Amino acid sequence: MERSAHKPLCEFIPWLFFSHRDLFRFLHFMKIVLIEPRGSEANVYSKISMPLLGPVYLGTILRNRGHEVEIYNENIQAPDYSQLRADVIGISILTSTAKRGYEIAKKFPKEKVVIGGVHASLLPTEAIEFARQVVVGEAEDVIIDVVEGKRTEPIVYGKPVENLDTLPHPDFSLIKGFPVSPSVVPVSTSRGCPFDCSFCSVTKMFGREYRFRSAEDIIAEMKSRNTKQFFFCDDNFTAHTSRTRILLGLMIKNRLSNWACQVRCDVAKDGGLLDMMAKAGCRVVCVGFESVNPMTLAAYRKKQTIEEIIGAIRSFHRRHIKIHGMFVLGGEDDNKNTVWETLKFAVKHRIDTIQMMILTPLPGTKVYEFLEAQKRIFTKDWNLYDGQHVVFKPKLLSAKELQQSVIRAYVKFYSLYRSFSLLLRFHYRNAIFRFMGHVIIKQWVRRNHNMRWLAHVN
Ligand code: B12
Ligand code: SF4
Repeated sequence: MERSAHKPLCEFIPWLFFSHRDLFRFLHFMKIVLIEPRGSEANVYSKISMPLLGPVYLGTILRNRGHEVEIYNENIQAPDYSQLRADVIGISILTSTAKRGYEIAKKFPKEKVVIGGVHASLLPTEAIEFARQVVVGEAEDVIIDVVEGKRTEPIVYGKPVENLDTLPHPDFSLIKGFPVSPSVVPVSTSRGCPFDCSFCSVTKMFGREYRFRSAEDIIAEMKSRNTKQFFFCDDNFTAHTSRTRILLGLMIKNRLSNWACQVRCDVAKDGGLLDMMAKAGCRVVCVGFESVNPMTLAAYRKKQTIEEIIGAIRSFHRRHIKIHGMFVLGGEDDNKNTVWETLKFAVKHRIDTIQMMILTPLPGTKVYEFLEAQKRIFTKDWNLYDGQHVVFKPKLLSAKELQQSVIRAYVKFYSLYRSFSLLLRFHYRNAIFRFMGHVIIKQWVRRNHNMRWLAHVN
């Protein structure tokens, strides 16, 4: 006789212990709210409304499961917290948004709050103080179980997604206030980076193994978007050149153009690939030049030379691809002159826009371990960990000197004079970007001019 036809009574006993909450979960789908906190007031990125993709991927997975999902990006539209009701509140934190994230968490009963994101992954024992659970690493694999209460351990370890094509295309309509036709849409085509620079937390979070989506899946996502511009937010868009070629070939075929990406300067050695990037409509490359000081480049473990940087600038410009040059200042071999040398270099080589980040010991990085061991980190106020504030004692100059020289260099690069001179030479786009940079820097300086966080640092 079939066993199921005569179930012993004891098999039903577990049902008697079902709580109301379990029953509710069993019968109903849940309401989940995911929140990306705003950057601190002192951050030049606080006005940028490009969302992190993590909450959007997770929200899409949970929505596809049948749950009701709302995403709030505080830079776009903050919720009215007094009215917000949900079964689970998920908060995504970077180091620079962690404090705000914890503030938000405290507005809700702890048993409803789940925290994830890069900072939570690097310091889960800190984040767990504010949440019932913290997810470390990529969360696609575990999010349903965490939300539905099938995983109950306080710190849940996510697994890197092996086949990125299995992920749904992120649904931005879940973000409250996100425009129907956004001016730019972020697309992630890969995860991980084979390099291991000393200041970067990407490999700690996503690993050194480079995983990428199929070109067909990426093209399908791009074609479904109602936008004119894309930002490939991969940390290293060209790390696997043959896959990039296949993708670019399909973009050319499908007439998808007008995009920006992040690359290392070694890509410029491959002239054929650069030609394809230009033909496929690459308008801007964000390049991690990091330093014009060879000793600092070596200390950052960047594996690139000044000659390679200069060669890359020429190669991109020859193809009319604009350059957003990213520098990190304050390394052990940087002195009072390094910031000025960087500025002179950027002006001389006509880098279109620049970002001068101050070296920041992000938890989990080699730089953090090194400076922490030497007791040179003087504040753990995470709001200041945004690359625009000095938070450690540099070796060859004072914290104030480093802070002041970076501000002065920014002010000079983004001066009104330089943006007008571009206008007179009919470089309209660059002139507008410089002008925007000018406004942002001025606001930033107004808020930070007293350098109060450095008041007691010598
Ligand atoms: C696009 C981008 C930006 C954009 C928009 C960012 C934004 N909205 O904040 C811009 C250019 C404005 C920007 C600015 C900055 N950025 Co940025 N940025 C990125 C980038 C390249 C991609 C982000 C992304 O979409 N990733 C892909 C998704 C899938 O990953 P994810 O969001 O982390 O989500 C996964 C997990 O974290 C987890 N998860 C995430 N949220 C949640 C929530 C819950 C509840 C759970 C359970 C799980 C979970 O699951 C997700 C899926 O697997 C990352 C690098 C990277 N690879 O992530 C850097 C990165 C996030 N940025 C970084 C930094 C430092 C900054 C800046 C401070 C300065 C800078 N270097 O430019 C500013 C600060 C911005 C701010 N908000 O205050 C660092 C953060 C490091 C850290 N420890 O915090 C990163 C990791 C780069 C690096 N080199 O280390 N950035
Ligand atoms: S800085 Fe760029 S190249 Fe270096 S590890 Fe991070 S993502 Fe990779």
